[in-house]
Amino acid sequence: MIRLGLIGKTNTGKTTFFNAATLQSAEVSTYPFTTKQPNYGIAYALSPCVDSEFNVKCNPKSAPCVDGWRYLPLELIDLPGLIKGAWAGKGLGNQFLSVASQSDALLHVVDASASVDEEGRLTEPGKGNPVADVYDIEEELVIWLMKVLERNEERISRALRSGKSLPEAMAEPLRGMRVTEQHIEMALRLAGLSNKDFENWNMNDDRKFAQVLREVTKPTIIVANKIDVEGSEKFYQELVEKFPDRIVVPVSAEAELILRRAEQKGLIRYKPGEEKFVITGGSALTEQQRWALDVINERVFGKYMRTGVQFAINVAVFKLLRMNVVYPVYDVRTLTDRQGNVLPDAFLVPADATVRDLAERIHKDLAKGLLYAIDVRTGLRLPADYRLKDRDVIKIVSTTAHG
Ligand SMILES: Nc1nc2c(ncn2[C@@H]2O[C@H](COP(=O)(O)OP(=O)(O)OP(=O)(O)O)[C@@H](O)[C@H]2O)c(=O)[nH]1
Ligand SMILES: [Mg+2]
Repeated sequence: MIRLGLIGKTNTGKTTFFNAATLQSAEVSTYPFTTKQPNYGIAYALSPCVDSEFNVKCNPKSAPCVDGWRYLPLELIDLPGLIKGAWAGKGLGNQFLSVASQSDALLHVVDASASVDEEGRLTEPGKGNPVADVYDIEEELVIWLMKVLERNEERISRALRSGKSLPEAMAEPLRGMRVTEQHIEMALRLAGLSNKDFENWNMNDDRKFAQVLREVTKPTIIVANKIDVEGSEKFYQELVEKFPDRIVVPVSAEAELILRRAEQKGLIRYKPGEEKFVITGGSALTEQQRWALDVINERVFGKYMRTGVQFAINVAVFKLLRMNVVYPVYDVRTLTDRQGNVLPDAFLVPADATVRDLAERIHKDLAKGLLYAIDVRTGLRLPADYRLKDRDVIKIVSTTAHG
């Protein structure tokens, strides 16, 4: 399962985002460093189900379908807050950077209302500096990564002496961080270090490499949170301008949390990611609840169309990680599994995943006898190394059938 990590300075709203996306109740507070241990939960990326295209009604075993949208599960990790100087032991986020490093992508939560000061305390909106926070926090990650490489320098040199290539030698100590040889090759190329002897790397090379490796292995979107606060628009615009090559998503985690909780209580009708909500609770709503919903309508939906929580997750999965959704079936006519469930599964797979990768994921035995796949839309045979496309519906044909 893919994993997204929530990182950011303390008090920016990571846990609020996590609670909104997973409907858990992890502790949120106005004090710095509230989260002391990572929180783990399941969130979902949403993709339109293919059932209407095929004129069938799906009956999912995995990835539930609600009003035509498949909910594809992924793991979301909420991490303790960071602060400038974390790499040197300031705050308590540093020890958890190894947990962040096990993610496939990161959501960097910043306080776009600029109400977090240098020490991480909540202050008057506008007093903080979200742009500086992005630099500072991502710098912490780079320094941390440099330290990891430094600690493993001897091990890498030894592996090189035993005849391994640099990507091979480096991949070993970094495997736990979901870093592959391909990642390292790409980072070496982008840092201009492909042809430089590792023994001759200087401090600048170490730094450049750590920086690029972070970008390659931990693609990161910027979550500009607290956009419901008056004055945050200016800082959101500043973030967009100062980081032209990054995806910046405006978010109100608090609004999403309020809406999801109100929906659970039957007070409103609302689905994550939707651009509206409808009050259904009538007189059950207190004055205060009505007021809060009015504020959300005006400041969040009125300006940004959505709360951004679901949007940020979708962007991370489909734009940043470029994942595809594929639907394996057993019967190409009925689109069912052997038990007759229509479009039983929908899986998130990486952009370069092949028929063989999908077979492996479903069952080792299926992969062992893999012959080819059938593309249900066209009836064409697809070779084992065919790269799956988004919303492909396919039947895997294997001598060791499984299903
Ligand atoms: N107005 C507004 N406040 C928010 C929003 N998200 C979080 N907050 C508030 O910001 C404060 C900090 O929220 P947390 O979710 O605990 O922040 P955190 O990033 O997890 O903090 P640490 O665990 O200390 O790193 C709380 O008072 C939240 O209610 C938002 O979207 N809008
Ligand atoms: Mg927290």
